[in-house]
Amino acid sequence: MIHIIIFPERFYYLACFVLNQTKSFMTIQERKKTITLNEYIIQNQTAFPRAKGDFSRLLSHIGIAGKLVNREVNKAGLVDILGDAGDTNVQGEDQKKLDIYADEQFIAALKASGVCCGLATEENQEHVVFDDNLSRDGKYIVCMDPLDGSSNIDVNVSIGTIFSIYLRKSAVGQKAQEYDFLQRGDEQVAAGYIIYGSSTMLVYTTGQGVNGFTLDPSIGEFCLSHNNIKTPDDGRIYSINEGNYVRFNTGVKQYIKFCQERDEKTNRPYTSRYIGSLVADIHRNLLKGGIFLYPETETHPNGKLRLLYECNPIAFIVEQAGGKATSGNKRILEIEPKSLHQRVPLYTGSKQMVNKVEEFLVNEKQVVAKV
Ligand code: P6P
Repeated sequence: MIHIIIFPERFYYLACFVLNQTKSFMTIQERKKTITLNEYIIQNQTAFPRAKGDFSRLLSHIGIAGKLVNREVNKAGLVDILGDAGDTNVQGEDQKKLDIYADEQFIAALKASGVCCGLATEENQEHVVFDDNLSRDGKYIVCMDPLDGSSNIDVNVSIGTIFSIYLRKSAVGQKAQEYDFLQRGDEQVAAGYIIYGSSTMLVYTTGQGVNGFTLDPSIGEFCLSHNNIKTPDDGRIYSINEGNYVRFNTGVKQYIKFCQERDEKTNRPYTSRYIGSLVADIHRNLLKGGIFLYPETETHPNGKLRLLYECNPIAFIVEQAGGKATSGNKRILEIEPKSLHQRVPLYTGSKQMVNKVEEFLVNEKQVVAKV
């Protein structure tokens, strides 16, 4: 005999309530394991004795703009935000609609933070001054590439935002001055990047190590996913645009051949990986080990990458993760900036690999000096 028991309706809701409470309890338990970016910043705010929460506000606003850019990047192709904006930036490079959108979002977010008095970005010839009553007293300035790798946007390759944060040198209450932005990389108080890839991650350092936060779309928060990132001391990945081979100096050519030689003791030949999107190439090498090279060439005698908003932030992050970053003859973070859009050669990644390429570059100079 099958007895079918009809539960009164109220029992059904009671069961649903209990189930939901159990789920929410588990969610809370799971929640306890999840640390959001804002929670992490506040927990580590004590690292900034002078901070009255200003730095937390600044980084939090960068995260907000990153989420807005991420939203547009993720639907690019579905809405009219792909393609060229029909203009060129200060570098003479075609501006993409997403470049301009990203630049506008980060300018708006940093101004809204009320703690940043100015911004230097790839998209603007001069530095942007925030001259409203609140921002004029802001004690931070930011150097930023709002959307790097934009030539990859239309073909769905990972792109990124790169930022550098400094304390201003000019007096609070004044307008931000250009010399506020021409600070050496070793004066950065923080640096980071956002990679818009298979997932969207914000990776940053304040000089206390490197941490990565992955955007959880279900709650719209960056959540700690890569605690205390350390890059391997050595690696097997070399990243360089070998299409420029004929334009490289002899030292770089010899290093490329070194990477391609067969030598089992030193795990060679290495693997060549080059995406052509700085943040994507750096992020992969940071996690797996490897070296990224953008040397000077005939067409780019000082390299292609910009010191203030590409090389300095990347160098700070890589060094904090245990790696190395050089221009070939100087530590990136010790280069005295001369102009906002100054370019420098960049060799960065696993310490032993950067040491090896420096050997080839030094030999090159010694040979040239003898000529
Ligand atoms: P190339 C993108 O345009 C970028 O600025 C970096 O993201 C990237 O590492 C580099 O240029 C790629 O340059 O000359 O190899 O295409």
